[in-house]
Amino acid sequence: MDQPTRTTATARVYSIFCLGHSMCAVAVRTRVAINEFARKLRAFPATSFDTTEEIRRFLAGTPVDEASLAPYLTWDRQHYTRNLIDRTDLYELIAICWEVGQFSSVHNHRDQNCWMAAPIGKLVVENFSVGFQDIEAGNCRLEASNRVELTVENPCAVDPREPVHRVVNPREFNQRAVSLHVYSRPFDTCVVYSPEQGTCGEIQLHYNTMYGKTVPSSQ
Ligand code: 2CO
Ligand code: FE2
Repeated sequence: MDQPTRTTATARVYSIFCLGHSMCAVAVRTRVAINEFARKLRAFPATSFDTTEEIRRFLAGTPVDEASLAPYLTWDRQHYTRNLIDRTDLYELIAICWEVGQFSSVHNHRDQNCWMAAPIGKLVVENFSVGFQDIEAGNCRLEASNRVELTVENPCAVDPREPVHRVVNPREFNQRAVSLHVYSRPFDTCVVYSPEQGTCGEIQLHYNTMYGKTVPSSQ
């Protein structure tokens, strides 16, 4: 009998599908190095980034190996870090590092598509519906809608019809987390919202590292 291919436990993602009382199937997905993930992402035509399902399925079927992310992991007690892995005219691929308890502001993505997975730890995406916004005047009315858990097996695409959200690494999870983000097309500003105060405004986004090297202005 053929020997099964040897891989470490952490190099695999297990999904268990229960088909009935006595039938359970286990699908094993071997994790891929981030370079391989980036190479495969580059092979998609521009049209694949126009809608959300194809790239979401790619993220679900291509879980990234934790160890391969090491060059892109930086940590800051004050704020999550944004670490550029790859960038084309079409998209940017970023690793975001979340200390325990860190969270983003409520924000949009400038009408760009976004896909996220969490190859390390897990996160919560909280979506908001916008009742009203006047970005020039800085006023808005937002309501919390649904929450989604983000893991390596459960990547998500931001819904273009409800694109305002925040990402949280809840204190009770008690572990650091790293998420991978694909934004198409790249954007370097976004609108942040305060649902409590009904205010909003534009901010600039920065990378802490680019291609594994510290960005001096981010320190
Ligand atoms: N969009 C935020 C950023 O790029 C991270 S929260 O998840 O989308 O900084
Ligand atoms: Fe976001």
